[in-house]
Amino acid sequence: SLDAVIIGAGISGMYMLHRLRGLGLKARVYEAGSDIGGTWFWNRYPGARVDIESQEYSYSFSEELEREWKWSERYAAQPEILRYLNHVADRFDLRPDIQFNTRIASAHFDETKGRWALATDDGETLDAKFCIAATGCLSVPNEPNFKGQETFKGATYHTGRWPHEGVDLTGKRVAVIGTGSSAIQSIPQIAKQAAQVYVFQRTPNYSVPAHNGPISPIVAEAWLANRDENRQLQRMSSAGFLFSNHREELATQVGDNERRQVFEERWAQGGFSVQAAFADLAVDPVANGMAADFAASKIREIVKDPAVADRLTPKDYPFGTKRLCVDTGYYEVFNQPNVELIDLREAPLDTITATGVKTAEGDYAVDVIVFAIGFDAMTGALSRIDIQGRGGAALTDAWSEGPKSYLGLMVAGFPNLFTVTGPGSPSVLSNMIVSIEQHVDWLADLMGFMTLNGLATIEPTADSQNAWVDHVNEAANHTLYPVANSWYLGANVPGKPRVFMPYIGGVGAYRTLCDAVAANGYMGFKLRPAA
Ligand code: NA7
Repeated sequence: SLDAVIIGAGISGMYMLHRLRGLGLKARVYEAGSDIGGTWFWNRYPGARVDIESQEYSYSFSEELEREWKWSERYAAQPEILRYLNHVADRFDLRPDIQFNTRIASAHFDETKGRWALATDDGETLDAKFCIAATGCLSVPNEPNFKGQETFKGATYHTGRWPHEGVDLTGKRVAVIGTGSSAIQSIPQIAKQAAQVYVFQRTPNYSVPAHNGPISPIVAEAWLANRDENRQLQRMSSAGFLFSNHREELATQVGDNERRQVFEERWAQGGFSVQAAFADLAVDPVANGMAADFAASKIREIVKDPAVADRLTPKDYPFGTKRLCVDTGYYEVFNQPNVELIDLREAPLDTITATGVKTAEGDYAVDVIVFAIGFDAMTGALSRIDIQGRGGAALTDAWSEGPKSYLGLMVAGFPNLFTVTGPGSPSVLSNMIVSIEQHVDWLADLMGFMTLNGLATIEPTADSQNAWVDHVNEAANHTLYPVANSWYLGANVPGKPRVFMPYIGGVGAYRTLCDAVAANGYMGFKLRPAA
């Protein structure tokens, strides 16, 4: 019989399997896809790449692994990341304990046995002491739900489920619906092939240039030369990466020239360094407005048609409070004659017809529609599994007003169920791999501790959970983030409760807290011995 079932063979599930094996526990991974990789298995749209520098977006648990793998680009593209993850799977011989093409349909806690009883979608049943949801934060794509979409005669694709064999868009007329990260990365690539691209924008996003290219040998060598120190700094940093070079100065306390110069330097450096330019951008509306003005000036500089530049400029939410995008030639693409921006705020999307997309003002004939409409973030994967805890209580009921957890790791009433990078943890506000390793290590240590000490179950107390939920909300409300209609709040899914889901207190502070909880005998949790 199994000690642990791990749901998902992405970056979390793979490392969890490796750690549990190291503890001598019998674990098995169930994965809906046909291979490992999670996010990087599914998101194969043109231009898909990581927004964090490659050397920082990699596992740190094995120094040998880190030293033998050489990244080719500053920001690795999806195929290279998937090759890396395959290398990890092979190097640590993970595949024998992963069952592919298998979706976990239900997980019920059996109170008499103190174990989880699970069923797969093809009817296999299994049981395990521990159930680990390594199901990802952005793994359930939003299904398109446009009037008339079933009548469309051309091909449709979702960026989050891009065909493995790729799509040849040469000479095609393409509609892209959505302007989030996936759209912003893919549109410049699509526009290289397509005859015509119509970009349907509901909300403009802020985007900063990646300045991608071959990885600098100086950066790669310096990273490895100080590897241990760099990894430690990453773990204790606010967002789990170092290249953004977070500054403590306040935007409101420097002169106009200096502020502009800092923003310019960071725009030239690229990526999230713009967001880390000053310490008050996420909390002070005045400081934030300065960053917003700078970004708007950059859009005007790049985009030749002032009317298009204006439509591309966000106006109704603070800079960086919807996930900042990192692009390669996004604003520039609107200077190409074959790219047209359609502002759905001016003329809402009306229907999809047999031949294209119709708004209140125009009819756009296309051969292909690309839905870049995002995900049911953070809770999507968990809410699609029939999860029942003590007394047959459903997780979806426990979370009907938004996700509640203690430390983003566990939910009261659901013993021995662990959520890796779950809502209530830094997760999507951080370098995911750093946060994943922290969660997996903490949980593996816990499972090892329980096994050594003959402990049967662990669960958070209702009090500790309530206090954590309050703290997560307080932390968010201290910032400007809750102002924006973002997927951080579930605002992109109709009917989803509006709750800021990730913990914004910072990766380092959060780690320190989790470590203190463990050091104090798993404070806030109830541990019970075997009957
Ligand atoms: P996002 O960031 O959620 O973007 C989805 C986009 O699709 C966004 O611009 C939405 O506009 C738009 N959208 C969604 N539904 C519709 C409808 N019905 N009509 C028109 N436009 C719509 O998803 P991504 O895949 O780009 O990125 C997700 C994350 O993956 C990213 O942040 C990284 O962390 C990696 P809205 O803003 O809701 O008005």
